[in-house]
Amino acid sequence: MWKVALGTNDLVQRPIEGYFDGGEEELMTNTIAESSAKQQSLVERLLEMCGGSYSPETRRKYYISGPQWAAAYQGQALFHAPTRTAVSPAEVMRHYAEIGIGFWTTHDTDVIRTEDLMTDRQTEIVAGLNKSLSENGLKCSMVTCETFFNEVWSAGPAAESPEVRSYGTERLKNVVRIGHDLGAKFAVYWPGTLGYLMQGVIDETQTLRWFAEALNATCEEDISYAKRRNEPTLKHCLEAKPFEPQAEILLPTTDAMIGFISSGLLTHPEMVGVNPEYLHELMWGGAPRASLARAILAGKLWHFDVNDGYRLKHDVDLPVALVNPLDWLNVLMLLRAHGFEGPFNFDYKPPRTTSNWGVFKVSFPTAVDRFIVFWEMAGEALADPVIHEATEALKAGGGAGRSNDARSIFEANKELLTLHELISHRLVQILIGSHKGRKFFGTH
Ligand code: 3MF
Ligand code: MG
Ligand code: MG
Repeated sequence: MWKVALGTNDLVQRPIEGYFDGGEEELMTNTIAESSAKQQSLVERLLEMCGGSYSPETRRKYYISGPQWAAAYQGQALFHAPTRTAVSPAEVMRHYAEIGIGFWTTHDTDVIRTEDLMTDRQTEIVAGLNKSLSENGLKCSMVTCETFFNEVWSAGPAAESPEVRSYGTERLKNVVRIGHDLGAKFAVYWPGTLGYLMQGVIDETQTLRWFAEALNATCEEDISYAKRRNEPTLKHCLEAKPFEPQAEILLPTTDAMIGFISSGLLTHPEMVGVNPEYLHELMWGGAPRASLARAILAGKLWHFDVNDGYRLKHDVDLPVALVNPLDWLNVLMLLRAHGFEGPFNFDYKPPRTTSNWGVFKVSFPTAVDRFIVFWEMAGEALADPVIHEATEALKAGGGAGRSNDARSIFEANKELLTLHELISHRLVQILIGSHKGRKFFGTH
């Protein structure tokens, strides 16, 4: 056990005397409270030194949503004990409102216990959530169904057992009703356990047909519930992840999801789009930007999970642009260029080394502000005269005219192609601010 004593500028760790004798609990509690307060003021001071922040009003102008599960994540994982305490929906909403995150998203079971779903208790809870949303001036933009955590999904949401499948379908239909009741516009489905650990145990084609049947029933439910309430139907978005929690996933990528939507198995393909998650596309080794581009071309990019992490590693869900800032700049350039304006759902996990206090003091505000900076920077890059002129010149070509002579076409274009590297250099300049005079060499 270590006591943390704070100097003005430094952290010094010393063992607490008497720890091994037991006792002195009160002394320890006081000491810990005192040093926690000092640590928080150190964090606040250093955060201030990072250069301030956007106002909540500015932050609210962006279609950014904060998931209940992201803020309430306690830091637990396969090999990790929780490092934070639980945070209630009302508390999450209060913090989001203070920070300036205008939209809130949730799984059914983030806010309603599994045994209370589809009961009168659910109705009461949903009413309470609506009250908290309006008290905090927030809107619920998206609801999602938990089909991965509960033991009932051990063989997947489209398991062989008809009871599991019919329960799964009821859960999806229920989420649609909750969505309408909370005023959401989107429903997202990450099927989680739709796959297998051991080969040959399931028939993949059959499982996919069953999954499609559940989605078809969900769309039908949406059509009739929306009609009764005189509201538009929700936008239903499929989210892929290449691995976790199963070893082999039946729809591992956004492309696979788009293929599934147009496979002929869905009765309402026009109601179903995708919710790519940045890291999920990176995890399989793909370029998130290219995945997004394909979804845009398919007309299916409706919702986007924002986070960061590493290629070919597990789902670390780090805060946006902490690992791949240049790629994030490029992703947002693509989205801006094609008119996508959200929702940007901050599906990340505040690191487990961040405290409960730090989640709302540091993690969410810095993630949102970084996103805004990158969004603005993307706009700057799109309007940049160097990039613009270089791109136009490349598109105009070298002037060889129509010819079947490969050599002369290459020769006519070869100097122009140096612009690829120049554009790349310019993007990094924009990223690090050197286009505005930040210099690393010499004393200009
Ligand atoms: C898992 C995820 C999920 C989905 C969520 C929405 C916990 O890696 O990304 O978040 O985004 O279930 O459907
Ligand atoms: Mg993830
Ligand atoms: Mg996600």
